[in-house]
Amino acid sequence: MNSLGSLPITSHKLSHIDADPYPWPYNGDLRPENTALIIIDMQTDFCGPGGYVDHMGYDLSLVRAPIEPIRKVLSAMRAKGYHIIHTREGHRPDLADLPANKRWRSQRIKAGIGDAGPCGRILVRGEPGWEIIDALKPIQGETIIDKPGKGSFCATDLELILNQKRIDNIVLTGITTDVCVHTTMREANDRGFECLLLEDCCGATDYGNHLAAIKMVKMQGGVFGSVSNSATLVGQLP
Ligand code: C5J
Repeated sequence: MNSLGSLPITSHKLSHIDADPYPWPYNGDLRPENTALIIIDMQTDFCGPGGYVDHMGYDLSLVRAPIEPIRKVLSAMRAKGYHIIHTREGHRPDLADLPANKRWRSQRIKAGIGDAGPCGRILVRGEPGWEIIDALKPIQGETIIDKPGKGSFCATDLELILNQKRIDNIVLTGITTDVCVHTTMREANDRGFECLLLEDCCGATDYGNHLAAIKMVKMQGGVFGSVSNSATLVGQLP
């Protein structure tokens, strides 16, 4: 309450990013202190020649398309002091954290996780293919989350770190839209985080799946959050 009546006192002005189906964040509380950019799995294994996705025979141009838009968002958010978080999917060298069914499925399509490939052992921590690509390398002070699965909250300390840093809002980017990005967005949304997906900052191994994943976010009034793009975010970021 303030001394003049019953209006709540707000110490900062409200800001929104134009997004679909609603201007984001819902409450207009968008500040570097309470907002993180999460860049998911921009590793050679998912978008580089000789990596896991290449091994499976998918069109790399679909998963490389978001590199430049992410680079612009990363640079704008770094410059304004937003929290930056990178994730990497990968397994321990002894594969103790690799579920047997995940391994079996990958072997079945001749891209066995843990097997030797042109970029080292596929999806194994410490191998060249597991590294984040040079264009989006983390810098000192940025958080890196190593995850064994698709979701960034499963078997990681991401939730603890977000809570310690008092983060409410998450901007999601990375690959692949329909798998690791979507799983992470769903996990974050269920935990009460306010999520924005940047559609040109994501890519999938199948373009139809990319479009469907974007569409799913927007249903039911924004069932998992809202959707915008890199140029809008960079142009409107407070
Ligand atoms: C997949 C990912 N697709 N980063 N991982 O296995 O989406």
